Amino acid sequence: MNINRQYATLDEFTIKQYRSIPNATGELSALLRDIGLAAKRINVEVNKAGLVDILGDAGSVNVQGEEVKKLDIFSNTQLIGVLKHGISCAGIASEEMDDIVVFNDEISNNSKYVVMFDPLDGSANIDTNTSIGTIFGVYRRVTSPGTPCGTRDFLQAGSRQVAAGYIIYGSSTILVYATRRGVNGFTLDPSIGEFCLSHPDIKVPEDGKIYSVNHANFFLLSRGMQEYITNCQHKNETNGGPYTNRYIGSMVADVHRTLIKGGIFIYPGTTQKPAGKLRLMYECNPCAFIMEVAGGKSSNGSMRILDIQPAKLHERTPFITGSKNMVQECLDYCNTTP
Ligand code: AHM
Ligand code: MG
Repeated sequence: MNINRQYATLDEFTIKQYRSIPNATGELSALLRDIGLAAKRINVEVNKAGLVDILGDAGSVNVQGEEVKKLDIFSNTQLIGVLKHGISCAGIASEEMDDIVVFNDEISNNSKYVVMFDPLDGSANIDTNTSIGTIFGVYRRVTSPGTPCGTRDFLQAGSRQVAAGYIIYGSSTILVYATRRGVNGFTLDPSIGEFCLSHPDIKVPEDGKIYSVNHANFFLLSRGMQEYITNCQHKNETNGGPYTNRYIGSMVADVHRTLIKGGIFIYPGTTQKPAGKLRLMYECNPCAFIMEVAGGKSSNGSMRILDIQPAKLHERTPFITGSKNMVQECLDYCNTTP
């Protein structure tokens, strides 16, 4: 990674952006800085995970019925801490918690935004030193300023996100975030402890050659999806191929590769779990927003992810995202052979 110090830091970049918007208050810039701060703290712990007693299970089961890893709890606490003490966030919802957290103090009640996050996506990979990440979506609250936020502020369609992003704790640590103005990536320069603009104005290629899906589920998929995956295996030089299969099992890392190189990431519904595994609000909406702003496409197989009106906080959805033409081809297969 060629980190060039002439590039802006995350703070400089977001402040410049908000100064160019009439009547902007800087609350979103402050919020992104707060998330960046939590990410740096999480990064430190992820990096030393093998050295201290922080690896492994915390011994409890989260609201999704999955084992909670200790770093999940740490990450959740850090994010809540920075957002509660910041000036921009009225409350949060987390994949790790049953209910929303309403901050309910004077500054928070007057804040514009609520944030939904998966504090540590791919945490099943922690013990094997594979990339993991934090995913977040930011919504303008719909309840009146001056009052505590409420469930209504969180049950909004993903198209209403003001910003969305993720941080990957990988071979380098990168923060990618999107607003309607574009998608930008910032790599953490450990020598100065700052996220520096390294991937300006990211656009996802319209076509790609990498498909990403858990093949172990193949026989549990719809006929259309099986046919699409088989078609991926049969691509050759004459029809846009050959394709490669890559599946890390850490969505944030699989989506990041898809965003940068082009491709398709799929977590479909199965006969056992028709809604799939991934959570609409904490995982799919932020990634779908980023992908669309970058020129890609996202769907649940029958509709645009960002148009889904959530009925409950921890809703799951099948998820197809990536290069526009690849996603469209996948949808064509699914719609022709249900
Ligand atoms: P998590 O939020 O508990 O980490 O679970 C979500 C993860 C995604 O990162 C990844 O795409 C998926 O689970 C992998 O699931 P599977 O092992 O079923 O392929
Ligand atoms: Mg997750």
